[in-house]
Amino acid sequence: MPTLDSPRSPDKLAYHGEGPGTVARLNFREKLEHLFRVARGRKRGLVLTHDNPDPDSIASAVALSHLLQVRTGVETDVAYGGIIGRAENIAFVEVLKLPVIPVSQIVFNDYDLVALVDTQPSVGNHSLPPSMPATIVIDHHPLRDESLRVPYADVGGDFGATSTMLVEYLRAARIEPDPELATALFYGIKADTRDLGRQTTGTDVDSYLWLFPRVDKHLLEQIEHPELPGRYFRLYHKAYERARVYGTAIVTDLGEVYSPDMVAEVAERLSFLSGMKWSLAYGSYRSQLYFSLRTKDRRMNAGRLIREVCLGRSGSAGGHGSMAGARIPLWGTRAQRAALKRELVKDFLERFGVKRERGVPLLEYDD
Ligand SMILES: [Mn+2]
Repeated sequence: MPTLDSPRSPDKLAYHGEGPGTVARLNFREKLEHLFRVARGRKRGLVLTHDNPDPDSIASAVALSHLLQVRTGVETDVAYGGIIGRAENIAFVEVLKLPVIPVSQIVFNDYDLVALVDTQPSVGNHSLPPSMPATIVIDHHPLRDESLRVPYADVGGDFGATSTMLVEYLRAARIEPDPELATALFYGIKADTRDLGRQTTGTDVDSYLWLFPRVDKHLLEQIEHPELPGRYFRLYHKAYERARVYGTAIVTDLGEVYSPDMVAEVAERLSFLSGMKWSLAYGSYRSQLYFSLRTKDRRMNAGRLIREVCLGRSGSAGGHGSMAGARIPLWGTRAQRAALKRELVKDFLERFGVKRERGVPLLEYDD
């Protein structure tokens, strides 16, 4: 799930040396000094991605773990909550042999340093227990105020991917990544910025070019064009069959999905239908209802809209201008669940400004 949205601008916040704050305004050399000061002397570190992690989150976590081990000597593991479900993401971890473990296999009390990457403590899309404070947060999404209480927070700034930030850390620390790590970071930037076409900054391009000669192109090819399981095609079949077009919005109900990140993939895919301003997909996984939203209307903010719809329903939500996601706990009888879905979709359609009764099945839609 994409993460957060906050109107707070990081450059309004200064870092005054010691103690919590955000280091976002410092250069990466200075950031390293603070980071090492916080990390040194710890016994064991854990770097945690957001749940159902995407390549940007995984690559950043592996890179941070490497940086901490090499430069501070703190032994560090990388863990993720949820599942790695999309075929590209499974291939990403397998082909690059990335050392990541499910959070169910770790004991949090074994660690005296915990880092969150590509998410923040208050976002609600990660598996860090509330009783366990984060020591380090590195994230390219807009700053949430709670992150200012973390001993080391590098949040916000002008980056299309958290992987870009980690490339800057490695360069400042003069660490030469091996081809696997370089390929991971490269793919992390590529995926988050959709080939440098979406929410991309000069620093992303610079990191991408720095990584390019270090990437193993053969490994990259295996990640980007993986074999797909039969259930992938069945899911798409259902997605197209159930999709309805409401004026400039397309909405589909995926029912039960085999992986929550497929909801985002389908929302993205359907957003390419010509004439659409909005694309919404939803599906359930382990008694949670996942929503993913895309908009092509630059005046709209998908992150804000999805939060308005979902936060009052004890869910968590995040995202930015053009893409956002949310999850809401599902409970009650079959009928109650169906009613909740209908109510949510009605709420979304109203906010899209389209007429609910004008829905046309995608398979009958002729533009
Ligand atoms: Mn990211």
